[in-house]
Amino acid sequence: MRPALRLSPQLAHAEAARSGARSAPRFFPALPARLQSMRLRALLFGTLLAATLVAGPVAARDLTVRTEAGSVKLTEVASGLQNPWSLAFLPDGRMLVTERPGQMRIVGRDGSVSAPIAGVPEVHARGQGGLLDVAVSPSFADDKLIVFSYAEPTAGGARTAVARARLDADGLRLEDVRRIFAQSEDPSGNHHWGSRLVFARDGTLFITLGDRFHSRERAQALDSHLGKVVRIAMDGSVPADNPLVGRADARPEIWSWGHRNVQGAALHPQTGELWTHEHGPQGGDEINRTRAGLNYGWPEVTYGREYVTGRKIGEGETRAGVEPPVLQFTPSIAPSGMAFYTGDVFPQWKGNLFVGALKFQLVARLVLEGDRVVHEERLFTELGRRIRDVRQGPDGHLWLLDETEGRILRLDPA
Ligand SMILES: [Ca+2]
Repeated sequence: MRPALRLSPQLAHAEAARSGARSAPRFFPALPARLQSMRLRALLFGTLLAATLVAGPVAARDLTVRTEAGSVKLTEVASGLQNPWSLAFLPDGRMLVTERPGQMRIVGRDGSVSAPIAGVPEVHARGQGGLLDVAVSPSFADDKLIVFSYAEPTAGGARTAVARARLDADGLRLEDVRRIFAQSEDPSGNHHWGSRLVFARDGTLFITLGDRFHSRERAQALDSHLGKVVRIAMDGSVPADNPLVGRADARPEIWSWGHRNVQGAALHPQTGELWTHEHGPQGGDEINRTRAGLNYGWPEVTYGREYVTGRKIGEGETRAGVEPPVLQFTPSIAPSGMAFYTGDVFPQWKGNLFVGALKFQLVARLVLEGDRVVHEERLFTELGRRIRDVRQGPDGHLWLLDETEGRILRLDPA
């Protein structure tokens, strides 16, 4: 294997700015976050900053925006979170939320934020790493099982790992914590961990795994977990029908390969297929139907270009045997979080795919016809905040994680 490339400070900065952990808003950098937020809204609504301050923070925390489906209100349900990364609904409507520095909390239906849940393993909270995704088992009502992903510290560096645990929601404890997956390599560097978790309809678990940035050529190596989507059972075993099972040269957990950094994944509500999106480098963010045994190209086939130099990467934008994306974004929006909308609260949005964006600070609403995207609307650019996660709640509302300000937002018809 070639030695891993070291990331220059300039490149590291470019990458961190795109998809990383920055929590400060870009606007008015001399002001504290809350004042920045108020000032932005003051500008948006054509009111004075002083008037907003007098009006008090509560009213100013909500925002009504126009969309093609009419006016929509963004309601702040909870705040005070530190780099929130993932939101998962419990059957009773409460939410599990992860904070990248290493805390998991429960947020009540009234927005109350709990103390940290005990029992979360130590995480490597550096760069884009830390405590990442969380998902609730389809059989949670019976077994109280959850799964979560994190950057696991190792002697040599860190790697993406996934654990399962039983949640004592009232005791705020994780019990019987068992690691069920760890990436095959633990390269240095703090970028591109993946790692969304999605349960397939058969109860197996999809895990998306980044290329760890310095090791991108390993995304094409079938003896490596870098740059892959894998599929395992809840006990960590390999399902017998995984596509590479029985091949001596391949890791049997692999479902698909040639991925760069997948931070959004969801099951298509009709077909049950896994859809994902991934960060391109400079250009070439992708949305993919992520099917068994297929190569998604990175870093040999991509629409993206190198940071700083702008040089082409790999051999081109398409190649026989490489699955093309459903949609690619150039320039990159830096996608994170993804949900198909199936609720009744916004009937015009039924069947649409929603994708959060960090760098472009928006939510992309994608209208699908079969596997094709036939229309895109860019929502909530007025908000100007990094959207880390997009989820549909059991109440049929869409919910957002505002990473910049550490808030949970609910979308309501206005
Ligand atoms: Ca691709």
